[in-house]
Amino acid sequence: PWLTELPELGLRAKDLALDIRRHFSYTLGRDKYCTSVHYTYTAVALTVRDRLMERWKNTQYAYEEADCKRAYYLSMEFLMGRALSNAMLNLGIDDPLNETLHDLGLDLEEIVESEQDAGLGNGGLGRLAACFVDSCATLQLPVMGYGIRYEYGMFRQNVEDGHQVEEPDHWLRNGHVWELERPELTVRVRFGGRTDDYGGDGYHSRRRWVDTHDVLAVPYDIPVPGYKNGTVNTLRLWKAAATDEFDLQDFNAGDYTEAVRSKNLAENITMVLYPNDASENGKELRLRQQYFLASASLQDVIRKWVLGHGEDFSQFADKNCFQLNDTHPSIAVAELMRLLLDEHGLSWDEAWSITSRTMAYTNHTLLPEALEKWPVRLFRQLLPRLLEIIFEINARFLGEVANRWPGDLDRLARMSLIEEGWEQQVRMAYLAIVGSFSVNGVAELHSNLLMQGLFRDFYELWPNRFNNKTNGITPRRWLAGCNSRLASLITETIGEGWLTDLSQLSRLALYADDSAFRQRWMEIKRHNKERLLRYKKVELDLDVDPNALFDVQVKRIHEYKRQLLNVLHVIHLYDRIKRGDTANWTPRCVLFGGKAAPGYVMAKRIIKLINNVSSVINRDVTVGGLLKMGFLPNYRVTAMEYICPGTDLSEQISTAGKEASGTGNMKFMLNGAITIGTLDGANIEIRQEVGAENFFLFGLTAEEVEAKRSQYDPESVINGYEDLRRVMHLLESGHFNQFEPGIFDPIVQSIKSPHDPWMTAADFQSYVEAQRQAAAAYLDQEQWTRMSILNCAASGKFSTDRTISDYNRDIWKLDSIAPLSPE
Ligand code: DL6
Repeated sequence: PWLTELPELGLRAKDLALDIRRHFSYTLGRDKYCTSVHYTYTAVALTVRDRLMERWKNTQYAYEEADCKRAYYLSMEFLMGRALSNAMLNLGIDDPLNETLHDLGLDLEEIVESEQDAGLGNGGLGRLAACFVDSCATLQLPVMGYGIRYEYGMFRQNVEDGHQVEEPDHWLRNGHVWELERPELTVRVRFGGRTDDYGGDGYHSRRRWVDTHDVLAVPYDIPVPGYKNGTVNTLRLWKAAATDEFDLQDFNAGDYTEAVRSKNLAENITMVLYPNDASENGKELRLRQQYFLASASLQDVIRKWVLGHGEDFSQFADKNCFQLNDTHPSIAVAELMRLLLDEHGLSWDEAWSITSRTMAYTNHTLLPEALEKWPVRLFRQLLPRLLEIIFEINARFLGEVANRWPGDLDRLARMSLIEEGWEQQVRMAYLAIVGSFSVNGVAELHSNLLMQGLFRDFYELWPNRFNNKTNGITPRRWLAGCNSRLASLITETIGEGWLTDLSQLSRLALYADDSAFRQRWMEIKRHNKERLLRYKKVELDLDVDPNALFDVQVKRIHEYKRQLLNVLHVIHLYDRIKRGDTANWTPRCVLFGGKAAPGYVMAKRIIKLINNVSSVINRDVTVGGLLKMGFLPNYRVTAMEYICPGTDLSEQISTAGKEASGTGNMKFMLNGAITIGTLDGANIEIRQEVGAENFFLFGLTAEEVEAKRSQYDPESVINGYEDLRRVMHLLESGHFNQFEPGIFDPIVQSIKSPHDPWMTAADFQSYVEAQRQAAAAYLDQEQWTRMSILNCAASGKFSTDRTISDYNRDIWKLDSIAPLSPE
């Protein structure tokens, strides 16, 4: 009773004010002399967090009481961004809290701004996971996220003399108020050692994994509030800690430093996020991280299962589903087998039946370098028992293939989980496919390319296993949170239903022809452009007219995303200005942002090029207000919250067939930007939704790209198109690197190479043409605003509420469950 009779915490301004003061004075022990905003932020955050606690428990009680099926989203990345304003919005207390802070003489914006991003991800894949957990909570689905609590998140990017310089992101330095440590739920994860036989029934020997070096996995829980529905789900992040016995031997022998070294080795596992969004194959620590996540999460779920059902696993697959976010956690397939076989005594057939009905795999890339393979040698050394299980899965699987296609040895070699070569490798994507009942891509085109290309053999074997789930974004953060003025206008116009049913935005289309509405829409866009300029005023140091066309490309820097094509176009505009070809000119501000993987030399060179071209253009007084260009350093979730509301033209210009989906494209569209893009990833569906007339299309299709590859001749493309020839000449002549001779030569060579996989030159002319159309369209502001409204109105499909409903309908099949005492 002493627990159940707690008074409910009030949501009115005066209740909030009292708690903020109480936390500031008592929890944090600060006084009137404390001027650091960090403490006011913490007091406000604790006040909001308090209001999540009962809801959190009531949600979990409801799931337990219903004994419902649950899904677990296993992901090496959760790019959550800031939590405070999101929690305020989802709890529905932003108005009273605003009032409270005003009364207390505190500045909400300053407080919100003082929060560090939780940057536990690289880009699209990690942010998708964050949007997914938001939508699961909003749809009241019993879904839990499992990830890693990296001590250092995504690096901070500085720009020095045009070069990217990385700085570690020690985001936990000042504590993280949103997490709850749960040491009582710690589990043990094994590494190394060896396997041997023991016992058995005379026919089958049992295997065991011995002499292991164990690491503890300590869970930290983060609340994930649904939108105004009382539900609070959990994101559980694992931190590595040394076991108590780790150092005893060394310690007792007096070797203190060796004892500390092995402790550090254990804790290193969760020290840092790998800052590479494409490939990190072969790194031992990365494999350790992956296994650590998979093993800790599966043990956690099985521990709960055994509490409720004892050792009866007959219903396990009907009540649990693991969604693997890319191949990163796919070792879970073998780990679940190990746990069921070795720890719970099931037979192979029982264990396999459970595993293969419980796992589901999402692929997020077609790039060959991003498809994970791990050397068998490394597996043997680090995870010997897992390797045995993988060999056994493979043997049985290849038996099935041989049955279906007798004598087809090529096919057996192609489909084997083990790639032969000078060094054997485990193909993690194949392990994921073989062990899962569902395999999906993240946009229509991407899923089709998986089925017809990369995974064709598997599709032929199991056509029903494959499906598409087009990505989305959460409208709470990506419209209501980041663009409150537009959100208010929309709510005033069509009501607030769009916040949980984004398809309702289609009703805005009726207002595209209403000039008073357009006027308000335009004013908000202008306000957001000014806000964007203010946000990056210091770094940009640009004198930009907010009436200019804001043309923005922000995303990871990668050759396939073709920031380079965009730079070539800017150089072309500069060239036109210098030639005096400026009749009917549309003033333009071209902004770039994005991080390059620290070891990706070409991507870093592209950043340098962007900065050098920017400084030539911005310093040239003859260019003046006609063209500006800038690089926004340290692009991250919070930066996008300022950038997408203030953008007119969204650059989605990857080589067709390379971008699995994209989600930045959806954020821009939702905030009324118009896309210039190729027929790649979700761009295709964006264009279908909004209509060809409201999208600036250019470039080769995925099929054309492949057809052209064998006879691609960029030199003749360049020579055959005067505008491109001039651009290349400016680049080659050193116009943008006068005091740094030769630094851009590799870029020039890559464009001119017949083996350029990204075919930058091939798409240049049609890109310039589409850019001309965009510039001309922008001159007619009424017409442009109409297109902007129609883009927003057509973005309903791209809510993660829709994506998650699709996952749930086709894969997870969970019931929606309200908390025990709903609001
Ligand atoms: O599905 C989320 C996101 C897609 O929108 C991007 O198109 C895709 O590039 C990204 N994939 C990755 C995979 N990286 N690895 N491995 O980040 O996923």
